[in-house]
Amino acid sequence: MKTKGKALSNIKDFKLKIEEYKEAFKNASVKVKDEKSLQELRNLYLSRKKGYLRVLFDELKTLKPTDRPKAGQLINGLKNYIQKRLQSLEKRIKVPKRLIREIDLTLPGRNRYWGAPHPVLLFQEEIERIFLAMGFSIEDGPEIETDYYNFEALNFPPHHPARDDWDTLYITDDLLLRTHTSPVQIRVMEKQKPPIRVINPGKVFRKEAPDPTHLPMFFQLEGLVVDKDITFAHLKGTLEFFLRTLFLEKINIRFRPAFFPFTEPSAEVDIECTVCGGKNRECRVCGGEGWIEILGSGMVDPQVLKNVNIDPEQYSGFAFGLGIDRTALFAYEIQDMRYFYENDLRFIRQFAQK
Ligand code: 2NL
Repeated sequence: MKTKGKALSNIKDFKLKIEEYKEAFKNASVKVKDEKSLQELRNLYLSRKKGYLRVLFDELKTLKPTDRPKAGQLINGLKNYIQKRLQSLEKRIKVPKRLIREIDLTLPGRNRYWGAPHPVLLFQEEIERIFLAMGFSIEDGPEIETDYYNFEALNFPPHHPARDDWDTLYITDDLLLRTHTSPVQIRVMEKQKPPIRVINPGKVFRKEAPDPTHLPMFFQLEGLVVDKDITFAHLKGTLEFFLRTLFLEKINIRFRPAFFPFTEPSAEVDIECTVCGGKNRECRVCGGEGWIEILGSGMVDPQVLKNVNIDPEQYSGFAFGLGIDRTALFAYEIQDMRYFYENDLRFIRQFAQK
């Protein structure tokens, strides 16, 4: 009579119950903060004697025998879920004993090695600020160029001896590491009609053996102005203003005739030696010359304008180029250009503004 009178549980209610247990476990597991509360939660659900899962397994008896396998599966599903969750909580909470032993809080802290802005980049930015203030914009382009952009568009005929001074590393017969940033200016003129006022800083490559004043990779900055009625006076005024601003003093400047395939007429620009002022015959910076060559410049050759479909009858322009590294040597009075690329932080840090 006793067992007959007892109503059997229904599988649907049992399923709901399992869901409730799962929810309750989830809520409780969020609050676990340490090993003690983790152990308490584990006991509450998994303890062999009085854990909730034990109770649920015991309740299987109250179900119809045909419902029992399904209900058993549900409990096992919950059990797996709880075990997995407890395991991941444990991983998060437990500090490995080994680690505790390895941390010696009495040791002095380790020195952190901070980097510093590279002097060549700092100097490049100084130059950029001067030209930005004059209304120039900055353009960049590829470091791997085609023969056309690096040479032909700039009026270097194929196999012409003028190419010897700009020898470089070839990737294929037609692809090479650019020897100047002028290809960027060619690309600008192809895209943009005058008025043009741009500067192009960037890495360039030449076939050079490294020595105190030469590197096979260096930073160049070129500038280009194209508009109606641009004359040599604009070139002179712009470059004088630039050099006087950069060297922060009333330095003397001279223009000497020169030759570049892409400008006509061309001029090299010197400043009076910042170290000896021309008074020391054995000066290490100017070699006793009294003058330091800083810039190459000239009026853009009409053929170069034609190459980019700008009519030289209507427009004229001037261009210039300088080695950023080389000029930084004089500005910072550094003896050897190779210091820039030795990655010695003691050297690099000297130029950081504090
Ligand atoms: C130097 C000389 C120079 C230019 C670069 C240039 C660019 C175009 C057309 C004409 Cl697209 N000229 N650039 C002109 C004269 C000199 O650089 O000594 N660089 C380190």
